[in-house]
Amino acid sequence: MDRAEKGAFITAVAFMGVFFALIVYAAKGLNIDVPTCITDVKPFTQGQVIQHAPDRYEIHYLAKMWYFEPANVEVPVGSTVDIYLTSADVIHGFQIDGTNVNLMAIPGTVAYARVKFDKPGVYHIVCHEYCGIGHQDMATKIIVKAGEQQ
Ligand SMILES: [Cu+2]
Repeated sequence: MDRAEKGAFITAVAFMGVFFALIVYAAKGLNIDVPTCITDVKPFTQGQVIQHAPDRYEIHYLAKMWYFEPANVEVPVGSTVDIYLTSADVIHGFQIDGTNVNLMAIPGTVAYARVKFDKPGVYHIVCHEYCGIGHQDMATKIIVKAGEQQ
């Protein structure tokens, strides 16, 4: 290996090492989890919003051709929301704009993510996995309302 080649090789390996270390740090140190297998929640056939406390919510999202259930959920600012997602038919996507939540709705499985809404506003949710002729209209939103923090 000539010197320039060796230099490029070492630089590339160093970059990859830094990227990998930062990803591990984000996942383990900052708890920005990627979706893992959820075994304690059975697939459900109905969407619902469950409120555990003034700022604690659990939303069960059912993705269906071509809408999400429940639609247009409202929560107060500062809320922590546990999101469970499944599909009633085909594979759908689920991404909440302005957050790190980016899940797949796979029939027979439940995907999970936790999100804290620190800023009020309208958070659009889109299906980003092709799911048929109505795919482009498949969206809903979470409305985070200001001034109701408990
Ligand atoms: Cu879809």
